[in-house]
Amino acid sequence: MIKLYGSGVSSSVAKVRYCLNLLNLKYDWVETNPMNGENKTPEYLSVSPTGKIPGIDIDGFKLFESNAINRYLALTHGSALYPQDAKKQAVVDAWTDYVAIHVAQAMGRVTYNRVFAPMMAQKADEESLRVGLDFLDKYFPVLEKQLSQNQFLAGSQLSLADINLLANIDWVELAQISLEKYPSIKKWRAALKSQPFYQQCYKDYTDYVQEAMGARAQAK
Ligand SMILES: N[C@@H](CCC(=O)N[C@@H](CS)C(=O)NCC(=O)O)C(=O)O
Repeated sequence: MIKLYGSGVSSSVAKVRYCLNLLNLKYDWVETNPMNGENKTPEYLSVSPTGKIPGIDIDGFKLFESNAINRYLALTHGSALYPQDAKKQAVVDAWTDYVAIHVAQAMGRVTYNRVFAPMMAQKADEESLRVGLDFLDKYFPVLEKQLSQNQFLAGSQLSLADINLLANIDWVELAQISLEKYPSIKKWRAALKSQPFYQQCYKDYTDYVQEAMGARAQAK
C-alpha cells in the first residue's frame, strides 16, 4: 500500500504523481497542505522530517524528497525511467541534478517574487528576481540545445530527468516566463503534457493552480 502525502498545487508533489502514473501504481492520497500547517503534524514529520511535501509511506517505508522517491519507485519496479546500467543512470542523474540544483533555484526566485510575494502582500525582491531571470537565460539554452538534439533529456528514452524538468517548469505561465525562444523545450513539454500520466493529474496546471489559489483567497 502506497500513501502519498501532498497538495495539488505543489509541483514537487506532481513530480511523484507523474512517476506513480507512469509506473501504473495505485496510491492513497493524503491531503497535506502546508498553508494549513498539515505538514507540521507529528504524523507527517515521521514521514518527512523536513516538513516538506511530498512524503511517501510504502508499507511502512517512509521517504521524502521527490527525486529520491522517484528513484526508489523506478528502481523497485525495474523501470527504464531510471536505468539499471551505471552509465545510463549517471546521465539521468546528471540532467536531474542540473535541473534540481540550478534551474529549480532560478525558477524559485522568479516564481516567489512574481507569484507568491504579491499573493502574500509582500514586496517583491527585484534583485533576486533579476538574478533568477538572468540564470534562466543561461540555463534554458542548455536544455534547448539538448532537446533539439535528443527526444528526451537523457537521450532517446523518457527518464526521471524529464519528469523532474517537466514539474520544475510547470510554473512558467504563472510566473510569466516565456518559452518562445526555446522551441524544442516547448515541443518536448507539449508532447509530455498530452500524455495520460500528466492528464490524470491536470488538464491544465495553470488553470488548476489559479482556481485553487482563488478559492484559498476567497476563504480568508
Ligand atoms: N526538494 C524538495 C522540495 C519540496 C518543497 O519545497 N515542497 C514545498 C511545496 S512545493 C513545501 O513543502 N513547502 C512547505 C514548507 O517548506 O514548509 C522536493 O523535491 O521534494
